[in-house]
Amino acid sequence: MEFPVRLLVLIALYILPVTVQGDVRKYTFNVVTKQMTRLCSTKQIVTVNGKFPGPTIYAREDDTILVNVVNNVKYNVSIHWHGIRQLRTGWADGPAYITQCPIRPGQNYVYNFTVTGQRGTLWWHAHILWLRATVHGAIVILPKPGLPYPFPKPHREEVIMLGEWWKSDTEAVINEALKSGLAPNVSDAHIINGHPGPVSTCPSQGGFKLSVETGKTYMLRLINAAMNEELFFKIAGHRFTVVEVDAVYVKPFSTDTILIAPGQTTTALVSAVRTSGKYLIAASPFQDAAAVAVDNRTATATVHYSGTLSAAPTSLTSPPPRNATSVANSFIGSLRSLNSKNFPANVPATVDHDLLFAVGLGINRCHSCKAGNGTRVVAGINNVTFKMPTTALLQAHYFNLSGVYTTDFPGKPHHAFDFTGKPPSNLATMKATKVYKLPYNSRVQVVLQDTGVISPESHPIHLHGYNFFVVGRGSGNYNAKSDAKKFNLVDPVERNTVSVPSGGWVAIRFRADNPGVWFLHCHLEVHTSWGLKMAFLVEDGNGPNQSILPPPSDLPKC
Ligand SMILES: *[C@@H]1O[C@H](CO)[C@@H](O)[C@H](O)[C@H]1NC(C)=O
Ligand SMILES: *[C@@H]1O[C@H](CO)[C@@H](O)[C@H](O)[C@H]1NC(C)=O
Ligand SMILES: *[C@@H]1O[C@H](CO)[C@@H](O)[C@H](O)[C@H]1NC(C)=O
Ligand SMILES: *[C@@H]1O[C@H](CO)[C@@H](O)[C@H](O)[C@H]1NC(C)=O
Ligand SMILES: *[C@@H]1O[C@H](CO)[C@@H](O)[C@H](O)[C@H]1NC(C)=O
Ligand SMILES: *[C@@H]1O[C@H](CO)[C@@H](O)[C@H](O)[C@H]1NC(C)=O
Ligand SMILES: *[C@@H]1O[C@H](CO)[C@@H](O)[C@H](O)[C@H]1NC(C)=O
Ligand SMILES: *[C@@H]1O[C@H](CO)[C@@H](O)[C@H](O)[C@H]1NC(C)=O
Ligand SMILES: *[C@@H]1O[C@H](CO)[C@@H](O)[C@H](O)[C@H]1NC(C)=O
Ligand SMILES: [Cu+2]
Repeated sequence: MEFPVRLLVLIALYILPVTVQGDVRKYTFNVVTKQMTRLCSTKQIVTVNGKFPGPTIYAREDDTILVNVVNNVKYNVSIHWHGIRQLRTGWADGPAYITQCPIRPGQNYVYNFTVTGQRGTLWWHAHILWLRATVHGAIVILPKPGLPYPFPKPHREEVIMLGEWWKSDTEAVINEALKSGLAPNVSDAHIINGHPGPVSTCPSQGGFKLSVETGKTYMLRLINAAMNEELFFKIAGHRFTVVEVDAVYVKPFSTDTILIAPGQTTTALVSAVRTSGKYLIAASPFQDAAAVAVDNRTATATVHYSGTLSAAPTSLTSPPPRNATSVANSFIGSLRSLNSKNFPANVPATVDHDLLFAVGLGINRCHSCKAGNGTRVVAGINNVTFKMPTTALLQAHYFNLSGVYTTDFPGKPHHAFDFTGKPPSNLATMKATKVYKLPYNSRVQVVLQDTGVISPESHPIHLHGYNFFVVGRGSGNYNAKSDAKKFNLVDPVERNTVSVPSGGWVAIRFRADNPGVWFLHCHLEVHTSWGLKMAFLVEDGNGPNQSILPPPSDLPKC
């Protein structure tokens, strides 16, 4: 650029601060297979750019992100930018057959979206098949230029991705389960930044190391990328100050244990309060439904103080038992929106759509399911097991294609039963592609009620395209009269994924200000595969900025 032109641009930027545009950040995601050795055995996994965990996307609030995803594997691929609001850009959201058709082998697609009104830790992952087991990475959204964090600036920031590792191919694991009608095998290890740490079957297995200096504070950007397990996270001899979840600031609070469900993110500060030594980091499962099989192996990593001799002993920590409901409740109960002048909690005070979604399992006939004795386990919402369409719902909506979905998703169970008590004798569900229609800007409340069908169980429910406020939570069956009176409408935590407690309910509220088709599903991959999913269809508004933007020209076709 010539000097005077550059000067003019600078002056223009300075005197026209009306529409502050961020930078454009470009990434190329090459989806390729890569050989990896873990737990003393080697296998091929699907990765982005040969990395596991995948590359971190860095952006600032208001930036536009362009990711060219190139599919070089044998599977169909699509990628979801988990927690990004995608205002009017549902075409870039990613869930296969919901907002786009998959990117076929040999093809590519440029995801194009802007980060608006969000800052903190989010993540990206494949949203098709079980590919997200290894196709995932962090998204770090820094505050706008010149804006500080609303807490002391840490000395260093570190992404900590938690996950699960299977010795078998994960597609074989889910395919075997869908064929039998029974639950898939649990994983062979939990992992912290890709590594399980030493385990009895493979003592040489290494673990992630976090190097620290005494007196400094570190910001950990925690992400639970596990397929099927909520996790406890602890560091021996250290406490956390939680400052943000799902890219929304919270009122800081101190805790020695973090609970994080698949899909959720948690940013916490840790002060290096010791003088030397090695301290164990542990990630272990939380599963308080005794009937549900769990991978009970604890992943380990270490905090290393600088100057510590390698022979120094490691300070241990004992992870909470898998059924430590009280530890889980205490963590969840501490979460509150920051609700400051700059970051208010705009909770809808009243609602236009008051919905009750019963989430849980069911049992359908399956003649080919020999291991399941002619039945298969399914899952659903309000007795509807979601049937994946073969055309993306957003395309069907935008182009007025008929026959892809119906708009009669039930806002309440047709047949209410004692959800957390005795289940009905007929556990069958209905298989259909139904959406629930919401007018633009309507205020919505959804009470997510766990059912005890087969077994009560916690379900981390994720809503695409939105954050919601978690206004209430309780055990047993939700009582609209007495429970609603106790809702927190002042500073409830705002997030994109919330766990329905095992044998209980959780109430969320949001304003439907983002037109499009938005997936709502359990983030336990086993339950999603079994059909615990549905979609909201949010209509366009009448204003100039209240309609879905046209699809990009390279949007994959079915
Ligand atoms: C990204 O989308 C915006 C509209 O939201 C458009 O103006 C821009 O040209 C797009 N960029 C690319 C590289 O497609
Ligand atoms: C699942 O576990 C069973 C029992 O250990 C084993 O026989 C089977 O091969 C496993 N399936 C896969 C796909 O690894
Ligand atoms: C983990 O589960 C396995 C199989 O269910 C069991 O044999 C083992 O004792 C458990 N280990 C721990 C530490 O609970
Ligand atoms: C957790 O499980 C252990 C072992 O099965 C049991 O002894 C204990 O009572 C359980 N605790 C709770 C709170 O259910
Ligand atoms: C199938 O039936 C056999 C024989 O009655 C029984 O042992 C087995 O537990 C049953 N399996 C399932 C998944 O119900
Ligand atoms: C779909 O139908 C609506 C309402 O009838 C109309 O406004 C819109 O232009 C149609 N869209 C397309 C792509 O045909
Ligand atoms: C769910 O739907 C199935 C199939 O239509 C039906 O047989 C069953 O009774 C329904 N159950 C409930 C609780 O509505
Ligand atoms: C629509 O968006 C443009 C560009 O972001 C903005 O300048 C304008 O104020 C918006 N209009 C309304 C009614 O929100
Ligand atoms: C990939 O997606 C296309 C478009 O939906 C579909 O026709 C094709 O069968 C899929 N391929 C595989 C291997 O599933
Ligand atoms: Cu679930």
